[in-house]
Amino acid sequence: MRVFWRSQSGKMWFLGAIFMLASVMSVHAETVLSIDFSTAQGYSDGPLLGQPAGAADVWSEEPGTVPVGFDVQNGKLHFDQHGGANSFIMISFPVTKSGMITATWEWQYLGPADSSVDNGFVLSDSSNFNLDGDDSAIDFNENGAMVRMTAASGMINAVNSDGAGAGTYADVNVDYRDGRVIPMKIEVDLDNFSYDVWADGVLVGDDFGLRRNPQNGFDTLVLWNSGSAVHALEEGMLLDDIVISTETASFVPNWSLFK
Ligand SMILES: [Ca+2]
Ligand SMILES: [Ca+2]
Ligand SMILES: [Ca+2]
Repeated sequence: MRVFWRSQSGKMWFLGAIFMLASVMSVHAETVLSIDFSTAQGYSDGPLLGQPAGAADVWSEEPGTVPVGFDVQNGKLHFDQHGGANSFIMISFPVTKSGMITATWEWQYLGPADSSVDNGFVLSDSSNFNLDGDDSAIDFNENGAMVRMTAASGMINAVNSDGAGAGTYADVNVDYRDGRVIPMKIEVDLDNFSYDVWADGVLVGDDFGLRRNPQNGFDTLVLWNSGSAVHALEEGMLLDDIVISTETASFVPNWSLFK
């Protein structure tokens, strides 16, 4: 390789080759959503609903509801364990019908070590939200890959279900109550309707079944905030650095990552 560095043109050729190689390697993965709740992406402190400012696609409400307890704070999304009813908020990404879809994010629990929250991160097929003919109001059993900080045990757990709506969760033995930042990842296999779950880089859920298999494909990130388990005013959770990518050749022209 030393020969490439003997002249400026050789150096440029070498860098060009590296760039080409990187391009070829990334052909089968496309990032379809990247959200860090920063001002650079159009986010500002306050309710998440309708953000980011000026975007074509924004965080939206479950039809007929007003999301409660989802607020941007200092470049992160803060969930307030408010003590009210379940609340959903969602954002779209280009529909992915086959292959793998990967989501990564960071979670951090806020509150006393002897308490807990009930907040979820979910990938779903929005066409399932109208399975029960309720004008697409979101029912828990109409969602797909569901991971949560659960109130019952203070652990992270995840749906490992039958694809037909049963609410079967598996405890993945990750205790979040020390308040550390937990890097999370799920990989959904849309050809086999299963998914894997990682926490802190460790595979904690392998080949879990979806709660509701997609009819069309996955196209929506849903977050939920269940206020039912409120114990203390300061309890809540922080979410940041969401990245969703697909491995099928579903390049979408003009799709903005920050929509
Ligand atoms: Ca951030
Ligand atoms: Ca519904
Ligand atoms: Ca697996």
